[in-house]
Amino acid sequence: MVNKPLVGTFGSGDLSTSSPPLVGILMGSDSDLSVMSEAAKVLSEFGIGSEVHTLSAHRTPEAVVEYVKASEASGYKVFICGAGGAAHLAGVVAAHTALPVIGVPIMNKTTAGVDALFATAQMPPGVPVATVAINGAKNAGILAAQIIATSDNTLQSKVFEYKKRMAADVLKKNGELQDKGFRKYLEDHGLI
Ligand code: AIR
Repeated sequence: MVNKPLVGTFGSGDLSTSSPPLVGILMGSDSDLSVMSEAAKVLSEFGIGSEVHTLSAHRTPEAVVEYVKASEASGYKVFICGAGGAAHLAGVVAAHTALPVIGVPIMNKTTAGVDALFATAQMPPGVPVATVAINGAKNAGILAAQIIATSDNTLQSKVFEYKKRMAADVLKKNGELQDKGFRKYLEDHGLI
């Protein structure tokens, strides 16, 4: 039995978009939620609905498989899976689906997330997991949007616009840095 979405279906609840969920966001524990919610937030900026669940490859192995099968059948396009420590969630999901799987290694106090990075990235040939940086949930959301955009021109334009806004922001900051010099820039931005 799959648990109900932990924080609601992003897209119809917490965040504003009316589209049905296309991305399943899974995490091994609710302790991963503050990191993993970044994926749902950025997907919502692109108008892509997602659903967020806590399901563990080790604590609830049957429910993971049940969820993957059910969401595949309901038209999902991508899975994003985050876990810490012995992070096998993304790999187990990838073993049960032909949809693309993006893995987010979650940082922990003992090993700073390096264990999760290796566990998520070092998949055997034949079962890929596209692994982002430790705690890189925002990039996982953007990558999921880019995957979906390969068959959606409107969405592809939104991704281009996002990148243009990002570039404009960096150039604006650089202009301010050149005008003020680094000492005043640091002061004005409360960085020292
Ligand atoms: N985890 C849960 N089941 C399998 C794994 N690898 C991970 C969670 C979390 C960490 O164990 O993804 O990052 C600690 O979980 P908790 O619930 O003790 O906070």
